[in-house]
Amino acid sequence: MNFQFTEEQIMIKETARRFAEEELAPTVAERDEKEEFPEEAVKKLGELGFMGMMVPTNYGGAGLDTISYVLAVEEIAKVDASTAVIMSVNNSLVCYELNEWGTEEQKQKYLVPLASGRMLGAFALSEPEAGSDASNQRTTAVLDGDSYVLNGTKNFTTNGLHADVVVVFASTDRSKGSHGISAFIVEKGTPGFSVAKKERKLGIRSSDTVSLSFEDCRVPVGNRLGEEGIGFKIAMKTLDGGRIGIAAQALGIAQASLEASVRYSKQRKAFGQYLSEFQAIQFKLADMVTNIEAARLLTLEAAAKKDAGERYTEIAAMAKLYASKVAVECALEAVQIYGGYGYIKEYPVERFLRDSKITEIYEGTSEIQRIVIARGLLKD
Ligand code: COS
Repeated sequence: MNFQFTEEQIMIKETARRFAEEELAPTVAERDEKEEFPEEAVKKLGELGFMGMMVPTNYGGAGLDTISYVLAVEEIAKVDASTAVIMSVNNSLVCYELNEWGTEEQKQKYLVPLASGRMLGAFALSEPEAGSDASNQRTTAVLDGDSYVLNGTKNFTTNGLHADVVVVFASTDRSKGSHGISAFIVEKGTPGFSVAKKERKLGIRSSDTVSLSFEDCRVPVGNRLGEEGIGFKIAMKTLDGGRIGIAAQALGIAQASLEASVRYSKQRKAFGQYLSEFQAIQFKLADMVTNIEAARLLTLEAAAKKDAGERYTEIAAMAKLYASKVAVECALEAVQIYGGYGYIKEYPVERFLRDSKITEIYEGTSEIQRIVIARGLLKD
């Protein structure tokens, strides 16, 4: 596979890097501490075309490929993993879905503002009893005249507090299991729809994660996304792409951990020499950079397959499984290299460690990725 980036891809990466350095770096630690949503930065990301990167330009997007998206998410995550997930959810989980399954009317009304950053989106699949077991949906949607009546609870919804629209999955026929699930576009302010609780988290603290409540919430039939009963397939296909975004986020955290470690080991002396002169430290750095390069290749391969229109379910799962593991390992090593300074808030590596862990959990845990990979390997 040839990863000679085009001039456009290099420019996208550079734009994202500069944006992250100038707009995110100065406030990232404070926002993490205060659990503050990066409202201004998200607006600016929209103006740059980074909130709907792969959406065609006639629907308000940037019309770019998945490789460009991976490069941009990595650069943003290198500085601010919270902003990276806000961006990733809007791109991978919301815009993708509307572009693939939306009607022309839905695209004009929702995709155009979402892709251009004038609206923010969220994706509500998980429930208190349907996390990894995503087809066990308890939220119901009952057809009544020209609307569906939604009842139930969603949890762990990224962007849920700030989102203007949420794609909500609900069971329209529980007897049909995964074939009885449908997807709905629900606007903020719809009566019966509310944010029940904002979670306090270990990491990615300046992105919001909430539970959502639906109580006799009427959603027009025109807001059903795709046919009735195909909601689970929509969710699974969408998560395939989402996992590439999370792999890129994990890469950014791993790369930041490596760069901080290299910098620090060249500045800090112990026993009369720089840390970088100890083989014990060199070996850590060598393992970090090797694993990051491998994770990057897997992630780019997944992106390239998606761009080529090939099947990418398993390769996306591999990329997320591996990149998230590398992110956690690199962040742990960075803390170790910093020693006591790695454990305090004055340096960024404790944040990298806190931010890294979620990449092994959301959009499918590492265990779920292994299930997806093994099923692909063993199928006839
Ligand atoms: N693309 C398209 N269709 C898919 C698919 C994919 N990636 N994965 C599954 N499907 C289809 C299957 O082909 C099957 O269709 P048929 O019944 O017509 O053959 C249907 O969906 C049900 O699939 P399956 O039987 O594999 O469902 P399971 O209940 O066994 O669940 C896993 C499979 C575990 C892979 C799924 O529940 C999952 O990914 N869980 C994790 C969810 C997740 O990532 N949550 C995080 C949300 S964001 S915080």
